Amino acid sequence: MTRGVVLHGTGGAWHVQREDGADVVAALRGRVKHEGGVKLAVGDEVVLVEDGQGSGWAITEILHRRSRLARRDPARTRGERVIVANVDQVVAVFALRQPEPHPAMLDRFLVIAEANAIAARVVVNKVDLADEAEALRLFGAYERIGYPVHLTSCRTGKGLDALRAALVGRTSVFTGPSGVGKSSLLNALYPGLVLRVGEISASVNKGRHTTVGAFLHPLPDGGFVVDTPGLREIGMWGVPSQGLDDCFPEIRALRDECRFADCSHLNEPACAVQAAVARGDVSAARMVSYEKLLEEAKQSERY
Ligand SMILES: Nc1nc2c(ncn2[C@@H]2O[C@H](COP(=O)(O)OP(=O)(O)OP(=O)(O)O)[C@@H](O)[C@H]2O)c(=O)[nH]1
Ligand SMILES: [Mg+2]
Ligand SMILES: [Zn+2]
Repeated sequence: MTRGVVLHGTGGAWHVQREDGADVVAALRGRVKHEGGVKLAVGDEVVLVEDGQGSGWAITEILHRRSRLARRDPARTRGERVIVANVDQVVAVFALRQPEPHPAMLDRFLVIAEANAIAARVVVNKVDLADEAEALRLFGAYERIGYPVHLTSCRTGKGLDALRAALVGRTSVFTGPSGVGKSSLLNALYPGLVLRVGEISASVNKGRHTTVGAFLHPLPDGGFVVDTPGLREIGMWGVPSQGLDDCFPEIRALRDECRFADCSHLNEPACAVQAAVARGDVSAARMVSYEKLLEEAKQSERY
């Protein structure tokens, strides 16, 4: 008997990294012990036993999940599909140039991370292509609300050591638009390791709402990088309109000071959030994202 981490799965064959580092293919045993009826997902920590016939391994137990990245059906309150279990952080990658950065898209990724109670950090890559002051102007606000921001360049090596340190021993979901340098970064961080992160989401999931299985890549110093279908659409992840304000840390910090308990922070009187926007303490651009995402979440709840 040993433990392992599920790396990926296809048609009932689960690839599991055993505690000793070896990869084995395992089948789910009929009566798997688990808490609360969870279904096995990529990222799950499991107990493995060698099959009776000596022909392979069987998963006999799913261990407690410390977190999960899940899609919920917005029309129902219960029922979710776990895409990856035991995720420690979302790493949202943008480029300072080529392509131009897109903070509104970053806000979407951060909301999905928050809705799943997963930490997030921001990487601004290709800082060799423009003035770093511009990166700080665009992304400094994120650091102030609590998301670590890494300025990196695969060309000059800037920021790579700090980013590598942030990935050690953790399970990190990399996300970001095509062409920002996700694959380049991972290859610069781990030379010799072939990581194709980003391609699955970009090619297979384009414009479709299909679910493509997630994939865990073990890292040489411990930890994993996860490939998932893109985290683009809020509606698709079932982020609820109720409590969307909790997914914005700067709104969450102020919402109890609003006059109305159900304040939407858009146009109510005595709204502490709008007052902070007026003072310049809360970013107006973030509020534009909030309003847009609120509308989208409401839309997807109508079906
Ligand atoms: N100047 C500069 N170019 C970079 C940097 N990092 C990556 N690039 C270039 O940007 C282009 C896209 O990089 P990729 O690593 O393929 O981007 P990606 O995010 O993996 O893209 P998808 O796989 O399509 O999602 C390549 O031509 C890289 O050489 C950087 O730090 N500076
Ligand atoms: Mg790529
Ligand atoms: Zn308010």
